[in-house]
Amino acid sequence: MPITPTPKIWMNGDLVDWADAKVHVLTHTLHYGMGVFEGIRAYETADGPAVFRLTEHIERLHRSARILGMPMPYSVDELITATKQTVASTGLGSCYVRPIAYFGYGEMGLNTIPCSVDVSIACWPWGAYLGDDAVEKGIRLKTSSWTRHDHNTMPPAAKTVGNYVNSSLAKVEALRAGYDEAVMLAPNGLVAECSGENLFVARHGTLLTPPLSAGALEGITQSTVMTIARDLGFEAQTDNLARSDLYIADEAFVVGTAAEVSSVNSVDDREIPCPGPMTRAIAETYSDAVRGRIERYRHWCETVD
Ligand code: PPE
Repeated sequence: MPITPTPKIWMNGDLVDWADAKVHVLTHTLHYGMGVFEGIRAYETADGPAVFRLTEHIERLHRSARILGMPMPYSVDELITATKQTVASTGLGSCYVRPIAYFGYGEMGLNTIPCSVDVSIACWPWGAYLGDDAVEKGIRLKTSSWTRHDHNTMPPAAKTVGNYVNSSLAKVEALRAGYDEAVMLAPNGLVAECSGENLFVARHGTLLTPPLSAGALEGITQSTVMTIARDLGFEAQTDNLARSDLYIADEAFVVGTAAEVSSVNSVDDREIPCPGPMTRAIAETYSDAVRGRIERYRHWCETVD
């Protein structure tokens, strides 16, 4: 999706002009993929722009860095302040926010110990990730021929730059085959997640989503949806899913910061009722929650001023 520039990008402590937010071609992470990033959304609320679950996202960024053994030069609090400053500088009510920490210019070779760590935060307007009608119409999933990383290959719990080679291979394969998104299976054959979302199915009135141990990212939307689902009176739990569990789901949907809550209408051409009643209720509640319209979830909306 094309990027629409905004005025400023935060780089290592300063807000610089969008056009000046550049890195050298010998930036370490560009060559070796050892970087960590986040995807966050800010939404317009009655109290002005608010970043949804900002603290949790920045904490996960720090956890991802710990997994890579990357020393983070800014604390969680500093990055929260920096993110709010960057969002405010755009003048936008809602936007997508992309913090990234990467090994910088000055060292080459696989040893990251001597490398400097640079951090930047960019924001831009980003619309519906899986199409405007992804709740009502639903998306078509295809099981990928690409296997998700196992924990001893590329740690799936860390949101690392390099992990997304696997995701992009799967996404492009699915799109070229005429589907909207790829289902990734772990090396043991169980369902992990999609290329950029966690996956939920409903069976016999219970919502199930694969756990971190199955190779899924510990999704913040996943956790939000579990809370919303239980508050709506639905049962929701993490559990292992086999590919066939997807085929016989009563409902299925994918969740992520970018994708929000999007219904699934088929997996490998097996149709799934869409949108199911649980999916619709959760999508509507999520949409209100991120915009600060539900009192009990208002603490998730971290205002920018
Ligand atoms: N799994 C993967 C592999 C993933 O990339 C995401 C987010 C999720 C699960 C859901 O995580 P969370 O956002 O915390 O609920 N994917 C981000 C990147 C998308 C992109 O194209 O870039 C996102 O949704 O922002």
